[in-house]
Amino acid sequence: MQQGNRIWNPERECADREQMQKLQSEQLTRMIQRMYDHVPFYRDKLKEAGIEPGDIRCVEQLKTLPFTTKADLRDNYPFGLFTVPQGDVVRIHASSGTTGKPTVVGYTQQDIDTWAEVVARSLAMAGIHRGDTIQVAYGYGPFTGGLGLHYGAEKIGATVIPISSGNTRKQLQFMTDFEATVLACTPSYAAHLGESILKEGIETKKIKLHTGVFGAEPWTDEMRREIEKLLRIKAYDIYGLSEVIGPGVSMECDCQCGNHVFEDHFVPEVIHPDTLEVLPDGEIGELVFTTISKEAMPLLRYRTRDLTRLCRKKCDCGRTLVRMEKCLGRTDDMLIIRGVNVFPSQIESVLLDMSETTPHYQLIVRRENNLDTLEVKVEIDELNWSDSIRELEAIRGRVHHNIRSMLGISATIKLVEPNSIQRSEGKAQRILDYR
Ligand code: DLL
Repeated sequence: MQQGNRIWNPERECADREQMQKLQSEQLTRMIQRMYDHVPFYRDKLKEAGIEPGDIRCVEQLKTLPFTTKADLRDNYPFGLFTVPQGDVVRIHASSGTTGKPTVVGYTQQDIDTWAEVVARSLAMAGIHRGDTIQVAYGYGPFTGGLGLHYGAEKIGATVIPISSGNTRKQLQFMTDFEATVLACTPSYAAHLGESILKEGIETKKIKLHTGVFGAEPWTDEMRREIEKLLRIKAYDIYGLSEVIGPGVSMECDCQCGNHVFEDHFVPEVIHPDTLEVLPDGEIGELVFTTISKEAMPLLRYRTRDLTRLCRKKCDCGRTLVRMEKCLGRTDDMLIIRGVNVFPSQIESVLLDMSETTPHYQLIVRRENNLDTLEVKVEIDELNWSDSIRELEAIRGRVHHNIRSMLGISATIKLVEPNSIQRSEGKAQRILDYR
């Protein structure tokens, strides 16, 4: 692998469709057999669907197979879906989830190697290489962000600062003293770090960052521009979920027209969330993944609840891997306000298109007299915060108008002072639903 060559694994990332499908079919066949042999849950599901392992020979047959959901993972808590004996499991991660038991994921050594490989590909895609210093400000621990980025960064030979999330002062100190060139964290925390640099009056020449690798929560292109301006970097989107492996399921290349999915390991489909029919490329629906190379806990047609669409048109970067559009949001984050579907990302676009507001906001939903109400708490930036009621009222009116034009519903707009909305160090909590 030569420096400057941004395609880490050309054989896989630039394979032609026929080669890719052959590989996927072989892997899928093997995986179904393993699931059938070792996991009673999958054996029962496949039997119920009238499928014997030998029936599945090619990846096109995926659509005939049963789905797996988060509830299935909980029902088999903690290790019921593992296909290997405990002695072969070298690591366990878990995502906390808001209700009930955490979702548990196991890895064999081979799985850890695969994970490092896909994160290495991701970092190379963003032009990161040996010689770069990566400040990993995703949380280390059961969350997959910190360790996921860490192993991939080491694999490409970069220098890692494993600072984990939080402690903003220390983040800034390490960033300047150790001359970090790459920042990896959630986009909301990146925006907060950018603001903190300004607030602390740190000279721009002390900041050596040139690239950001941001993900773990939905973020809009407007948010990207805001972060790029604040930190004077190019910001890339990295996507993933613990159940599938962690970060590095898909990543944006230089063309920034969707994330390339590492489909030699994770086969994506997009389905209609109600009818469960597979949708053609280009149509928005729920993203589903089948992991075809994972050993410890492979997943069959796992419903992510993330909404996106797939595109197989040729990408100028030379990779042939299918692309998924930047996630619109999650089905479970979609608010239905008086019958209208609202995604936080739509409100974010409106707010960040206006120069007076910061990237920090909150949506508060209530039911009053059987009617849904939406309050949008909007933080005004230092420059535009004013003692003049007339000026603030004018901004409030514009936010109200722009949200109504975008969503077709009227929201109550509450302007709040600079720095008054709590900053998140990990995934931002933007919705408070009291219904
Ligand atoms: O968030 C893994 C990760 C860590 C991805 C660091 C990227 C960077 P979970 O905690 O299991 O895993 O949450 C997975 O987060 O289903 C999406 O809803 C959301 N998500 C992750 N990346 C993105 C992204 C990690 N780039 C859930 N854009 C997923 C939008 C994302 N949503």
